[in-house]
Amino acid sequence: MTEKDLIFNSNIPDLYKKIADKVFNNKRVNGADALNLFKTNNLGYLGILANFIREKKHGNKTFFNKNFHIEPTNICIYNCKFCSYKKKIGDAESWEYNLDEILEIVDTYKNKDVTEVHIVGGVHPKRDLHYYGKIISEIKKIIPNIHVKAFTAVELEFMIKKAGYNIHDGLLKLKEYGLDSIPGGGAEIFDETLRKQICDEKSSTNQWLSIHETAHLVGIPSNATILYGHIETYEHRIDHLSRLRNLQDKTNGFNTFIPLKYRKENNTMSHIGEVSTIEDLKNYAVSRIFLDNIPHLKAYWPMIGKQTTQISLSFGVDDIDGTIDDTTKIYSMAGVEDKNPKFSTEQLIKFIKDSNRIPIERDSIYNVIREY
Ligand code: V47
Ligand code: SF4
Repeated sequence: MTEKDLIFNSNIPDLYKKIADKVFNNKRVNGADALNLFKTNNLGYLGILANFIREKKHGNKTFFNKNFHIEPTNICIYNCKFCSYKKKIGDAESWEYNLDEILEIVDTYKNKDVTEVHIVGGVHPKRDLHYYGKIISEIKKIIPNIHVKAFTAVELEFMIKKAGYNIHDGLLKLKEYGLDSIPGGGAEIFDETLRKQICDEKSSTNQWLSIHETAHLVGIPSNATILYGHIETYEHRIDHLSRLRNLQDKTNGFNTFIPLKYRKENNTMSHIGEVSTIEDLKNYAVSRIFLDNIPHLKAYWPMIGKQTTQISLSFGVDDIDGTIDDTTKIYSMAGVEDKNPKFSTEQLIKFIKDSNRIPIERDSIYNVIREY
């Protein structure tokens, strides 16, 4: 019996068989379908559909890379309610590395087998495009072939405007400095009413989308995220996915979609609590089914945890980010159990093989470096 038979011979309601029919015949699901998918608690059904797409796109391959993070500062002019990380200038727990301190960190990776540095931090009031551009170009003097994936659209908007550029020219300037791609952060939730409630001050939905669209136009690929599991409804999640799917139809510049689960410690929304692992798996599955035009779906293991990451590989996920090497604080401050996120390459390979998948080391734009 095939997986398709499992669905069509079962007694699930016809409407779910119709959605399955679309998926198996490569037809796009619509918003109403996505809502029904979110509403079912039949994880077996969701897993079959999401895994069908995952395996159609990538077979058993599971991608990872060898990376480290630099978080130049946690000082931020904004006050997102879910953020456990931001501090103001002068706060005891604030930090801001200068260029030399950043280069010292980079120097420790000079002879290590890493292919990507992921740079992300708070929106510092005094730092502009040229400050960060110099960091990028100096990093490349130390490790010439490293891929620099840096700065959320929110950081970019501020640093580009501070330097007096428009977004288009600012992105081109950063590309000249050596920026290779843009991570997916800052998207949060696109619905404007909700965005006002949880992160009123930062770049608007249209600004986020327009920065990514412009990046794609000038040849800078990017990722996209959603922050889920707080005050949003399923309809809000679908609205978010639709706006991404529409933009991707236009530009084809997104590589990966990364759902980020709201974590509740040390921020002003803690009373909301966190959603269950069942919701996490549903969210991965529906994202995989709905976003038919974004090639990869990533479970970011420092945030979602190693066990859920492993299960997510059967719910549409094909990418688990990288080795990270204990270089990010964003999620440990928000209450994730693993306070020192680190995987050796061997552990990561075993972790993927234990899930009956094939570990593929990739570069930052998904060229295969090595199959294990
Ligand atoms: O935009 C902040 C999120 C994002 C919390 O592109 C929180 O490969 C949960 O975007 N609970 C930044 N999430 C991180 C990010 C990212 C991470 C990994 C890989 C990539 C990629 C991008 O972190 C922010 C915000 O959405 N965040 N606080 C919190 N309490
Ligand atoms: Fe600043 Fe980012 Fe935290 Fe918002 S989520 S307060 S923009 S560091």
